[in-house]
Amino acid sequence: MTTPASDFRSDTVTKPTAKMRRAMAEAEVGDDVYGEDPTVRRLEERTAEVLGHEAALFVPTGSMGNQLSLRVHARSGTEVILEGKSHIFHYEMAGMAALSGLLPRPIDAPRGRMTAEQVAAWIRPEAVYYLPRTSVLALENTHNFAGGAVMPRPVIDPLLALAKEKGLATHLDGARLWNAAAALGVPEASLAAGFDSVMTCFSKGLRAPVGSAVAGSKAFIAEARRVRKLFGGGMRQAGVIAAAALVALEDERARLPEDHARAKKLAEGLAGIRGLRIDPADVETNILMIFLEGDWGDSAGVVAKLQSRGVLAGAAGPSSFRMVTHADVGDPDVERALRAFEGIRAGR
Ligand code: TLP
Repeated sequence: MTTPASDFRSDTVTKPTAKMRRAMAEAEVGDDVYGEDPTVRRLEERTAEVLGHEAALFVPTGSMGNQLSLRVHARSGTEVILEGKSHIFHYEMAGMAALSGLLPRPIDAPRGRMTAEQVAAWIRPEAVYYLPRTSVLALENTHNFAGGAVMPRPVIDPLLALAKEKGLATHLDGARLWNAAAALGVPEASLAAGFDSVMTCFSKGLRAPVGSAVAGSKAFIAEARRVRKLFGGGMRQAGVIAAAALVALEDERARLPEDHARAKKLAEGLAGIRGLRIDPADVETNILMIFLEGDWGDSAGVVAKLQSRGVLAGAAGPSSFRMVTHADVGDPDVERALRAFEGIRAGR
């Protein structure tokens, strides 16, 4: 038997636990488009409670949760301010333009942390009638392509205060809000507070096979339910997957610090290898962005060499790549990854 690969491409690759599979098999279900699935309803109520919002809606993917939130908040022809490396801007296929007629205004910020000053400079003045109106401010916590960077309240608060003053709706892409809360040692609700909508995923570090949610006011969720149907996301006996998400929500959050510790250990090992640039101090959660210097060649080549040694990573740019820790990679996988890099470096 060949050894399975050590898969650091993403925490999305995690497989459901035995308890999740049992819960799926036994889930009580109904037609959720009629609002009759008790398991979905339980997941939505529990998610709203954990995030400290009035209501929540189960959606198939994080991308749909982000896109339908923007659709609810903004009129076609208006502008959405978001960070330049954010998932919504880079990895959702121009969804806001294609689906909702919205114009993104990306702002680059170190570690993905925009400041109120940066954002203020891009809020369009109402008096100049031929400019697009700014409608939404969207943040991401943790910030995926800033290497899992956490956004604590002192970074969030001035941004939300500005948005409120200027009448902008606020959306949080909290795909990995669980990791942010674990890293800061605070309840998720404390990081979700003050946003008009919050999207979060059960299918990443929490190991559910499928599923995300959006949370917000009852009025927001009522509209979001309509847009979910419009976008083709009205699901029927979705309790089968919601059951696994419920297990994820209750059982898996407490385990995340292990992933963070392993990411730190991997970063410390990689930082000692010549030509790999990564500062372990920047690794706050479960994501590592690694930059190649000197004679390593391009990231696609390095990713291919790693693969031939049984280690999977993902290219993030021509000379950078991403590694993500999760429940399905343990200490032996971290050791194997470090040995693979050392072997490539030494030309073995
Ligand atoms: N991220 C995936 C890829 O799409 C890059 C990953 O492997 O990390 N927001 C954030 C911050 C995300 O990282 C992701 C997925 C999403 C939204 C979208 O979630 P899905 O994949 O469920 O649509």
